[in-house]
Amino acid sequence: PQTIHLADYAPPPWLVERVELTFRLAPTATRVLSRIRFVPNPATSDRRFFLHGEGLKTLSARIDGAEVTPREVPGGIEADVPDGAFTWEAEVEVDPAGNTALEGLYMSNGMYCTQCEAEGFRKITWYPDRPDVMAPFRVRIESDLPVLLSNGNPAGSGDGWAEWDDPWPKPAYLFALVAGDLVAHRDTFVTMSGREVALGIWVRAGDEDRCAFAMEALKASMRWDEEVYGREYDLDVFNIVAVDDFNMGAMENKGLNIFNSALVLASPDTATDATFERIEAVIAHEYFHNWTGNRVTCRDWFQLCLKEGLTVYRDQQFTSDMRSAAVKRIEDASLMRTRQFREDGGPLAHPVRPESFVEINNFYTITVYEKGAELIGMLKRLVGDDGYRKAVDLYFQRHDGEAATIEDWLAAFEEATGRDLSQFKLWYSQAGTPRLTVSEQWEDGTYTLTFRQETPPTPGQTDKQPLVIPLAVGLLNPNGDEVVPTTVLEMTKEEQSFTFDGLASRPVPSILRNFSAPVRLDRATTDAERAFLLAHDTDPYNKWDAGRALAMSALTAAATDGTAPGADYLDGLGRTLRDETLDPAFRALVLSLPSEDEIAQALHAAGTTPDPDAIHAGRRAVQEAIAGAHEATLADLHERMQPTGPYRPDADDAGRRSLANAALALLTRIDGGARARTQFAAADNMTQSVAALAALLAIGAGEDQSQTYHDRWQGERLVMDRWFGLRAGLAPAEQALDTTQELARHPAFHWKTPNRFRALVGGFANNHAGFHRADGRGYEFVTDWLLKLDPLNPQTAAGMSKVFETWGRYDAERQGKIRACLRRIAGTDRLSRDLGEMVQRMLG
Ligand code: HT7
Ligand code: ZN
Repeated sequence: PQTIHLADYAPPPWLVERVELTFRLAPTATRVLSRIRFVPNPATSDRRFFLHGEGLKTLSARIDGAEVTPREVPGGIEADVPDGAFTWEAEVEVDPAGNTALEGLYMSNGMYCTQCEAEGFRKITWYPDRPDVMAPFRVRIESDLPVLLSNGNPAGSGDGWAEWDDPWPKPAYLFALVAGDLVAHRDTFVTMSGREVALGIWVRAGDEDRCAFAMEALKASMRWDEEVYGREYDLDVFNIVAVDDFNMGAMENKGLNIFNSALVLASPDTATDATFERIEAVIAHEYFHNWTGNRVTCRDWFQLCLKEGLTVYRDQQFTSDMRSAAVKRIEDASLMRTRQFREDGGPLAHPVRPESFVEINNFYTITVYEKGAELIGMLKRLVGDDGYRKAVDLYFQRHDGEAATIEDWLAAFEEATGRDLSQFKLWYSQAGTPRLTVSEQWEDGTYTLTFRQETPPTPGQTDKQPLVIPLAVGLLNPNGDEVVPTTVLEMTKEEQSFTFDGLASRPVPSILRNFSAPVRLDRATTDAERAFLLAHDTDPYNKWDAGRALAMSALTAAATDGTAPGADYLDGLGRTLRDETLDPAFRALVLSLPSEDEIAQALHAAGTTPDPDAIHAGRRAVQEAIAGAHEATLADLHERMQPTGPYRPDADDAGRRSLANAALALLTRIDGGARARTQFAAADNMTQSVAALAALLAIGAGEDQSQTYHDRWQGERLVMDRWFGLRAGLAPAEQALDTTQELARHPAFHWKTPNRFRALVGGFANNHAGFHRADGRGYEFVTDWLLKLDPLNPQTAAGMSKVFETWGRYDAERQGKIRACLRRIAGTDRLSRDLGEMVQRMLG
């Protein structure tokens, strides 16, 4: 397969002035008629006329009304065209019912829907399917189905047809069409300039009473974007459709967002607090794309972080404003430190703006999204809030209706703030997580912090340059008072010192406050100092991090030599749990332990080969020690933190439940499951049921509760996804494979549905000790399933293959077994480009 390089970018020879499409829908033979007005691109003298297309049956093609026979070339067709503007018309046939890859036009439960990002439009009709070709679209849909939707504003409808007009120029990846027997949950929104927008969330009949939360989230997002970024919605309607078969979370098609139903539908009895929060964030994320992604789009797919990093940053700001900023920051930083650092430190490491790819779908990664968002956060820290707002306004003003680049984005910041960002730009091109080593000096009232930065080599990038690193630092005196409040130090060199004068005593530093940069901090410290910071730090992120470091030191010790947790950790934790001035959600975060995967990552980083069984046993021992030491406190929290009154998924109630349930998980380790059984029996919402069931499954109990859950919810697809995930993910390590294999034979294991596949196979791979069983059968099981899914749905198979990215951490035998599986995949005939690229990168 061909590798595409950023350096080879060339502007499109032909631009599109207008697109008219007619769809005559039929399950196996949909006709798509296109009429496209092409004009020469004045920015280039190249006039080659090439259109992308994949799997299209061409029935006719015309240029300015004259029949033509285009030449087939790799990836599409070419034709001879006039020198000036012309009209291309084609009629093609596609097979939505046979489309299992869920890219292009496909069917899900009798409903037609599309997914065009990144390169799905070429499976619908011949087109220059690249994001720098933007055009207004008019769409006519012909079908007997009652609901016919597309982008833009409604432009007429009648018996068996509907037309839609989207005046805003857009790239083809934002095209969408939906046709089905759907019902709407409707509302309206009045924009800041007084225009009324009709809102609709379209779902299968029976699901309409599970849309209210998503609708509230949508209206809150629309208002927030006006208030915080001054961005108003720009069409008369905004529709969201929930689809069961979907490769990712959701898609920001202009005026017609399409969502995985798991991220729209929610009621207290079927969705957990975490799901409610996630729905709110994803609704916001897709809505925010209307400006960051749609009005201003990406010139090419290498610029993906331009829209995704910025939009993630915006959705993070939104959640911080809607809920607790401190808790949100800890959650985001924790995700970076676990999943993104894992990617950045492994064979799949790539820059936030990659420089080459084989299959772009493989680059919708945590690095592009979450690290991309961290870069925006750092920029804002460096230029200040006002500078940030001025720069973003300038970016919108300059590039509205255009396809932009990271250079354009940074130029807006440089011009709006006068700051040179040439060194900062390295963050976009340099992969890997910088390691920051800290040393300290104390002399005559002067305290000096010296930092040394080093970014380890990553695939294809051996030499790394020093980066600009904003370091938020505060200093505490030995009484725990803050003597230097948060100050942002700017590190630009490989090694740099910063001094603080006039201090009465040697301070304790609190470094990287609020996770001010995506780096690993390496500083010699003690558990006593960590306990001090857990007790006294005023920065919530570093306070949490101190507790996290204590927990990790207890867990790694337990996993390597069976040492029991020390007093610094247990006492510090006890004091934090009892501190009623602290937000329950924060206390829950301090109480929840790092996962087994995180412990393996920490051991590997410290030069120790992780033993999955020892990690599993050690983690359990630490849980038992905490529960034994704090039984009374935990029991009190479990009882007292249950919110009263009807279920509400807001931050306060969800925070209380998360603390109560974190306590329950630990108590279940020592009470034989009594409290969890009682909670399960009495639960009137999914959060409480799932927490109780998970606590029981984690101790190898809960068979009855699992059966009860299964019997009650077997007709509810989203609730059953969770059941598959819990059963595979929490089964005792030695039984995990058998349990998962049995679940794979369950009649409800609809493996072609991505949500169900991910729940079971992904759930099993999350069962760290079960997946990494020494005989390698866990690896074989996942490999078999990847190979089974790949011919049908390459994107989901390739995404799931990342469970092997950590192979380099483990012992030689496990490494050998994983590599053998990767080689087996690589050697399979007709492997997809998606999975093929992933395994090649993992094999190195
Ligand atoms: N921009 C979207 C990313 C996307 C996607 C979504 C659904 C199915 C396939 C997809 N390929 C790429 C979602 C987002 O980041 O907002
Ligand atoms: Zn996005």
